[in-house]
Amino acid sequence: MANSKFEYVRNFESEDRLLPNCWIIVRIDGKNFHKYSSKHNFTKPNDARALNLMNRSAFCVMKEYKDIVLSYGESDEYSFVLRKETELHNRRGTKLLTHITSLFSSSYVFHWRDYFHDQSMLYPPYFDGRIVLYPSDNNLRDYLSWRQVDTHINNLYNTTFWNLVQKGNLTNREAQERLSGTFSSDKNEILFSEFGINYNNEPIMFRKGTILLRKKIKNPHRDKLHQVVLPIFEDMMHDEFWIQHPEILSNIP
Ligand code: DGT
Ligand code: MG
Ligand code: MG
Ligand code: MG
Ligand code: MG
Repeated sequence: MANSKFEYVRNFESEDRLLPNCWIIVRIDGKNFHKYSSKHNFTKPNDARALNLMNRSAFCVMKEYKDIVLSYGESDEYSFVLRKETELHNRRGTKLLTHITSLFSSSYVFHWRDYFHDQSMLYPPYFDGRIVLYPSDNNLRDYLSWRQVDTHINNLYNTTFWNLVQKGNLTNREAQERLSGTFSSDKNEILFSEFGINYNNEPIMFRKGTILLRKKIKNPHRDKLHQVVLPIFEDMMHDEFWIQHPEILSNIP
């Protein structure tokens, strides 16, 4: 088909090479998961099956894309951080975004049964995706802190809200009014004094979201180190995290 008279149509395609030397974030988010979670009877506010399925799908993406140095997931979203120097797909944005989004979606469907034993999938889920570029390491750290603070704020709110509704017998509206204008300390106090819950003892995956990192571990049968993707639950807003995991920023393979 070379040089047919139709070839010119290719000139309409636009270049989408992403800026060099920038961290590439691909963030995917479930489409209308408000409804999806409700139709599939996700437990409120957190369903460990659903979160573990998200983690599993992100794991599949990281297995395929070795240039993802870190992923962070909460609720129905996942952020994938590709190393600054990646030349994957020639840094073509549409390739990276569509591959990651579609691989994530198909993995979510593929592994559903492993997590939702008694709940069949009623209709296909899908995810939106976007790319954000960050030129500095600090921008990247602030991005991840932003997502993780979001997890904390939402989870504290949702945990308090659903306790007020499910155990405190308030209506949704009453619970919302009760929480309007409250600070974190107020919500911690409501949880503790009314429901005997110490928020800090809530499952760490719910409070902090899930970070997937590549780590080298020793294989007990052989001498060689081998790389695995591990879920960890730490605070990315603190310097300690970045000191503990220097390979993320320093581009150590
Ligand atoms: P979107 O993203 O604009 O298409 O709309 P949504 O509905 O996906 O909104 P979003 O992404 O801001 O919020 C995530 C929704 O997913 C939210 O309504 C709560 C629900 N969701 C996520 N994880 C869980 C879970 O573990 N349990 C329950 N019950 N709901 C969850
Ligand atoms: Mg949204
Ligand atoms: Mg969503
Ligand atoms: Mg979301
Ligand atoms: Mg092709």
